[in-house]
Order: sequence, then C-alpha cells, then structure tokens
Amino acid sequence: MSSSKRYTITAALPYTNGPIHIGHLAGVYVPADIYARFLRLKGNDVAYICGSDEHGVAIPMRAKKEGVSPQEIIDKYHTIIKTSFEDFGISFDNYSRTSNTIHHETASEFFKKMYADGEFIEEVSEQLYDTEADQFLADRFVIGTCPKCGFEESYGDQCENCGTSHNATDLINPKSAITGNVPVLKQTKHWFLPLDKHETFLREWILEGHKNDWKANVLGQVKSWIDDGLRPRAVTRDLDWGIPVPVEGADGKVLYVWFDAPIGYISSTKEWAAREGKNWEDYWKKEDTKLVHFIGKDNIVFHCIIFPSMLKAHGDYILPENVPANEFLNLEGNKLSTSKNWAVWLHEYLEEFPGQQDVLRYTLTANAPENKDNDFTWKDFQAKNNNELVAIFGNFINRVAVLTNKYYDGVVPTPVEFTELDEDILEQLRQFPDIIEKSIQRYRFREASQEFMNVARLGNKYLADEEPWKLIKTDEERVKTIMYVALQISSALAILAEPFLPFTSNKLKGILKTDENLGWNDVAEKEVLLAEGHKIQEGKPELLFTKVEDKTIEAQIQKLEDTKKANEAANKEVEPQKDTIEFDDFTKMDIRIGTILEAEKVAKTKKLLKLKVDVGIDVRTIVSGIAKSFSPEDVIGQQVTVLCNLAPRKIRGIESQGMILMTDATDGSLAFVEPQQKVQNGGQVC
Ligand code: B3M
Ligand code: ZN
Repeated sequence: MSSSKRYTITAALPYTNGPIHIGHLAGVYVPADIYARFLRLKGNDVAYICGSDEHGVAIPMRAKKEGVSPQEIIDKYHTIIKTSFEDFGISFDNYSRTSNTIHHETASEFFKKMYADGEFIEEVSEQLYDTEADQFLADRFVIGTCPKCGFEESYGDQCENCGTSHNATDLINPKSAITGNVPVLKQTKHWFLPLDKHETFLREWILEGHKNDWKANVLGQVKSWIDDGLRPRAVTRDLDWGIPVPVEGADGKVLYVWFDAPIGYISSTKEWAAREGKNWEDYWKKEDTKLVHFIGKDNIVFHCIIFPSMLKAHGDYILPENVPANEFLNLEGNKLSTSKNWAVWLHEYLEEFPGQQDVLRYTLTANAPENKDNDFTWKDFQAKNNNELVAIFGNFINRVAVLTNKYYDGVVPTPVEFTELDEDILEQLRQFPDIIEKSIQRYRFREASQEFMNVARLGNKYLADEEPWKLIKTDEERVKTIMYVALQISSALAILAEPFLPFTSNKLKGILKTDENLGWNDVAEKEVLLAEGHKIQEGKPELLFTKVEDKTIEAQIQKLEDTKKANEAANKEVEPQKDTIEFDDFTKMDIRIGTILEAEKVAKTKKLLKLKVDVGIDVRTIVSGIAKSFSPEDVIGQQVTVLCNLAPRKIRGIESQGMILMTDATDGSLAFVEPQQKVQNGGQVC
C-alpha cells in the first residue's frame, strides 16, 4: 500500500435556517462523504469536518418569519440537520456549530491577528439604512437589481442568479427586505479586506498553479471575478446577531458571516482534535496535509478568493489543494427552493422510504451535477433502483447467498480447477479498485459509481453465463469453482460499496460474515477474500434492495403537483373589486344555509356532483362543479351557503335549483363557505 497521507476534508456549513434537501446531499455532502470514506478505507489519516452555520442575516430573518428568537431557530434546525446527516450515513468526524464558544474564540483571534498585522482597511463609508426599521441593511436584508446580470431579487452580498458577489451599495433600486422601504445612505465604520492586494497571489496560485487540476467550472468563475477587478470587501456588519468585532470602537458590530463561517472549519477541527487526542494544527498548518473544500457553486468566490486571502494574510495556514465545487441539482425540471417547498426533504424521504438511504445516495451520485446543472426525477430514481440496484447488484448477491446455502450449507466451497474465464474474471476484479480510485481522485464520483456498478455487472453476467443452477445436475465439481469465484466477487463488492452505499455494504458484510479488517487495497492485493471453509450467514438472506413500485413514484409526483398548485394559489392575485351595487340589489338575493343530504357524480363528467340539499324551505336538487375537490361521500352532512332564488337552469339534463357558494382554498382546491357554528337549515344570510 502507498504511504498514508493526512487529509482535512471540509463540507460547506449549512445555514440553520431550514432543513436540508436532496440538492444539499447531491452537491456537497454525498461526494465529500464518498471521498472521506474511500480515503479512510485506503488507510489515510482523515478529518472530515462540518458544522452548522448559525450566523448571518438568514437566521434573524427566519426567526422573524416563524415568530421566535434566533436562538430557537438555530437550536431547532441544528438538531434537524445533524439528525438528517446521521440518518444518511454522512460520516463526519466532527459536526460542530458556529455558536459554540470555541468558534467565537477562534474567529475572534483570527480577526485580531489580521487586525494587528494591518491586514484590514478601517473606513467610514455610506451604507444602506432603513429609517423605519432603524437598522443598516446588509446582505439578505436588502434586495435589488444585480448590477451584473439584471436579476431583480439579488441580495446585498450575492446574486443567487449569476453567483456574483458584490457590495450592497452596488445594487440598483435597492429595497429593504424588512419594510419594503427604499433605503437611505448613512455613515458607518467598517473593516475591509483589501482583496485587490491579493490579486497577484490569487492569479498565480489558482489560475497558474492549479490550472490543470481544478475543475473547469471553478477556474472559470475565479478567472471571471479576478478579471472583473477585485475590490475591498467589508468583513464586519452593523447587526446584533453574530460574533462581536473584537477591537475597540466596534460596539454594535459583528463579523460578516462569510468571515466567520469558513473559520468554522478550523474550530470544528479543534473540537474534534481535543476529543480524539490529536493535534489540530497538523490538519491546518502542516504543508503535507491535503485540504479539500467540498461546496456548491454559489460558494466558489468565498472558498477560492475570500477565505484563501484570509488564510494567506493571516500567515499560519495551508491553502486548499482543491475546491471541487458542484453545479446545482434541479427537481423535476425546476430549481430546488426552500421557500416554494420545491424539494425532497431528507427527513420526509426517510419517512416515506424507510431504510432506503442508499437508494437516494446512489441516485444522487449516479446523476450528480458535477459539470452542469442536473435534474432529479422520480422516474429516474425508480429506474436506478429497479434496473441497477435490484436487478444487478441485489440479484447477484441474492443468487450467491441462496445457492451457497442450498448447495454447501453456507460454507465457501473449495475450488477445483480455474478455467481461463475464471482467471480472467478474477483478474478483472483486481483491476477495479484502481479504476474506481482514479475516478475518485479526480472528483468524478458519477463515473466512480458507474465503475462500482460494473463490478456487480461482472458478477451478475458471470453467474448468468455459467448457470450453476443448471450445471449442478451434471457437473458438481465445476459448480464449486463457480461459486467460489462468485463469492470472491461478492466479498469485493462489500468492500468497494462502502464509500457509495455504506448501509448496503454493512448488510452485505453481515450476509457474508466477512473479515472486518479488509480494506480497499485488499481487493487487488489479496489472493483470497473469502476463504474456502468460511461459513456465511445461514438461512434466507436479507434482500439488499427492493423494487420501487409505480404507485409509490406516482404518489411522489402527485405530491409535487400539489405543491405546484398550492404555490399557484398562493401567488394568485386578489381580484379587483367589482362595480358598486345598491343595497336593493343585495336584498334581492335569497341566500340561506342548507345541509347536503345526498350526493352522486354526474355521469360522464369530471367536475359535477348532483346534490340534494335541505335549504329549510324544501329539499332541492343542485348541480355543483365541485367534484375535483370532493367525492360524494365527503360532502354528505356538510352545511353550505346556497343562493336559493337563482333562476333554475338545466345542467347535463338535470335541473339545478340554486347555487352553492364556494371559494378557493390556499392549496388550489375549492372550499365551502360555511357558518362558524351549526345553524338551522333555511337560516338566512344577510
Ligand atoms: N452557509 C452558505 C450555504 O449554505 C453557507 C456555507 C458556509 S461554508 C463556510 O450555501
Ligand atoms: Zn446577477
């Protein structure tokens, strides 16, 4: 085995302003997890670091929306997010939070050192101010037109449309996100990081030094920012939520969230090292440590320009060796969105697909947005599960385990004679760790996952071609060798699956009862992975994967359709008021409360129900277009408001004697207008 290396792997710290969804997993946490697990299996020294990002304007904004304190918000979402990560087998060595004391201290020290070394410009400048809310408007507190792309809802510090990072005063037509007011300019003092001073270093280090090993999308963004001209960036804010600026004369000011958050990687490493009896400095200061940041594309500027400038200016730290940023994942053709609830939330997925974390991990990896934005569809999820995980990997393992139990009572048979084919298969198997490794080392996790599936394909095809279940009747000796080879492939799969499908890998190790100590390299280097005479688990093996049925997928698609409708209804403009009428016009209308006694669908229509309604005066027939929102049994006994003296009219051959008053519900369905408590039928509305 090649000599072991030290790695610090970071995954972007999620904001604790909402739960996490498949976009987060696909873009950052699954690829980083595959990388970390793989490196550990190779025997490297790995610190896989993350934590909650609990500062910044996003937190008080969410608190305002939910009507609770910022502290309650971070506690709530920190717990939800941390649990989701654990549930999906994201194997962080440490998951911290930026509200911890150790982080406040680390970030303050970092700032103080840079301040003492004269790395900031201290300057009074005019910033946007909301006089009604009585506060300065930074970052997400202000929305305006992006000076670069013209997107009308850019934040003060970054445009979510084109990714450009700018100063709030650069926005065209800025508006306060708190009151909607047009802000005024007001003087205030801040500390600026002179990015322009670091331009030469950034150019040489990234655009020259890493032009061959960083991803094209990352290099492209970096080049465009540098070419646009780097300017000083304020790293402090007038806010009451965050880490106080630790110098004199900075009352009421906190560190900009993008100053403190990346330092969170360092604080989290410190927390881990203290617990594990390690030296955190080895992971951040030793030149032979490989530092890799996993992020989404909207974080590129912060991890490739701002944080490295901070690390360089501070002087004690190593720089990242790579920043393999991913593009975005879409969902069924639309951008993932927390506010529009257009997402597959991890905690909901687990309720609907219990125990099937690996299916999602696999789908998201096989379809990862590595070089361009990509789409997650439920149909593709079903296909990946049914056609690959179930039909190839699961099927192969199930056959091997069942036949080993059936023919040999679960004992690995002694091979008799290897044919050329057997030798070839075993040789192909030994090549795979290297093939998969090459993809992983280049951060091509999609490709790696496909190469992994090729191992299962190899096994599945071998069994299908050799057909031991037929041969057993004529050539028992041959079957022993076939099953021996198939068991070696199964054992290799258990090891190679670990980075991609950790839960399945564990299940498989249980079925085969493999040696826990086998590592990645053993697949290539060991002659035997599962020795003859070794006994696997008795009885019917647990299935690794189960088929996802059409109706399950249809229910998920329906759920998204419902979300779409609800959004449309919520966005529906309120109709303007109609023309004025006289009181007499109103009194002409006979509106009464009634109760639906009978209901049935009108044949050959989708919308209509035929109702019998007791309106106090009589029981009458009314045809109503509510069948899309209600089935007949839903409405029997329902009190309704009826316009009784509407001239009768024939609808589909049925005379309708009145009209039931309805309104639109927020989810896009129809709602009855009913009295606030039960009233007598015939009661008049006036
Ligand atoms: N919390 C932004 C985000 O979730 C931010 C990442 C911080 S990484 C230091 O997109
Ligand atoms: Zn823009």
